[in-house]
Amino acid sequence: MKQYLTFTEEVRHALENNLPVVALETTIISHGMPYPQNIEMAKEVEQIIRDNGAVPATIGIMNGKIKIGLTEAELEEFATNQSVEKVSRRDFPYILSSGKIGATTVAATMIAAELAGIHMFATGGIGGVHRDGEITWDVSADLTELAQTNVAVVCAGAKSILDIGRTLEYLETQGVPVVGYRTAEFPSFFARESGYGVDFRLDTPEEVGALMNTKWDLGLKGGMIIANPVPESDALNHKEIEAVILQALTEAKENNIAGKKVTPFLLAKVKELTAGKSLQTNIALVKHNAEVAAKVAVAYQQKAN
Ligand code: PSU
Ligand code: MN
Repeated sequence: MKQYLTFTEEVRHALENNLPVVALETTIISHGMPYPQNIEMAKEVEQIIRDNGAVPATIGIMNGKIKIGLTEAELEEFATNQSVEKVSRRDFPYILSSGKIGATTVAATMIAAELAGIHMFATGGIGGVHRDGEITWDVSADLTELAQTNVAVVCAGAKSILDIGRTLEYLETQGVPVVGYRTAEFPSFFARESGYGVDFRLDTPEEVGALMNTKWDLGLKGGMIIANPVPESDALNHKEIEAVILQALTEAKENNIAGKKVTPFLLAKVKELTAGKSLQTNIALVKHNAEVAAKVAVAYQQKAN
């Protein structure tokens, strides 16, 4: 297995010395945001993690290797190369064996992080059960990954392009704890509210770190969600964004968008319909998640060592 992994010097040093490390995904760079905001976000997020006492490890697949940590030139490649594939669990072995370049989703980043010994991961939003999922069976592999892979994911909740109620029900069935970081309400990505609660509200990095250590000490396999609402100053209005999302969903249906294309299509539509306002919110919440993830990684590592 180790023959597939390559590390940057910074990440190798951190892992060898049991320093706190935070994994980051590349799908958000290649398929979640336009250039040049994507590369600016990617670099800023790495710096925020360093400023908060942890080491960033952005993960992607290239030339038959799982890269744990990317150089600036590699980040640029993920931000600009139009042929970067979106890689979830299903796609992972093919992209690796064919030597193609692949951006990892939440699910694929969790797989790579666990292989590398990283248990903390910051992103924007997770995939989930799509609206009409009971008909289309469109359920993100992010959820089944959370059920089996020992990585905690800091996110701003799930977008209401998804059926948030069914997403939370699925996570409960699969034994995935949903923590609200300084909130009792599960956030809906652009907005701080969703109408749904979280399982446990925790208010400090130490409490979250203790929960992670306890879960895995007990041998309870799987990840957890640390839901961190977008900062108030950058949040969008829940009702306004709902109208935009309904429009995006209608257009997806009209264009017969299916499979792995659904999420990127909806993300791009929402951005277009909000005249870029959603992109600004998206960037702000990812940065906030990086900060919280770094702080939790520090607390987790102190207990784990
Ligand atoms: N949600 C977002 N931004 C994203 C994604 C989800 O707000 O960029 C990406 C993540 O990489 C996530 C993936 O893991 O989309 C889910 O895709 P799917 O629904 O096809 O599993
Ligand atoms: Mn899907």
